[in-house]
Amino acid sequence: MRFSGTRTLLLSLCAVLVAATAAFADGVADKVTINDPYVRAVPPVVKTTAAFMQIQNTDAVERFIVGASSPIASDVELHMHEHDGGVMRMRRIPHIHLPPDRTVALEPGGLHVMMFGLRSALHPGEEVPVTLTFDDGSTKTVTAIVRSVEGMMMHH
Ligand SMILES: [Cu+2]
Repeated sequence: MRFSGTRTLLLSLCAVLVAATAAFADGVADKVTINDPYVRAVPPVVKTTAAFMQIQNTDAVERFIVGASSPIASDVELHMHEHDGGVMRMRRIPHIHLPPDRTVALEPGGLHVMMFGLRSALHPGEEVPVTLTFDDGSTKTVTAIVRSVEGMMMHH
C-alpha cells in the first residue's frame, strides 16, 4: 500500500513541523522583554509611520531581530538613521542586533520599525499590534500605543 505509506509519512512530517514550531515558541522570544512599545500618530494623508520600544535581551548570548510585521501596514521594515553628508537619513537594515544582557532602544532619530502603506489614520491612544521575528524564527507580538511624537518624520 504505497499510498497509505506516503500518507503516513506526510502526517509524521506534519507532526514534526508542529513540534518544531512549538519549540520555536520557547526560543529567543521568551528571552526578550519588550517595554514601552509605541507608534507615532499620523494624519490620514500620511501613509508611513514608525514604531519604537525598549528591547531587553535577558539571554547570555547575542540575538537578532530579523523582521517585523503589523496588520495596520502593507510593508514593515527594520530601519536605522545615519548621517549622510550632514543629512540624517533612514536606511533599511537586515537585522537589529541584541547584545547579551542589554537593552536596545528603538527611538526617534535612531533604530525603528518602519511601517509603509498604512491602512488607516492612527489616533493617539489607539492600540497597534506589532510582531517581531527573531533569528531562530520565534516571534513576539506586542501592543503598541499610538502616541504623538515631537519632531518631523525623516524622509527616504
Ligand atoms: Cu524609517
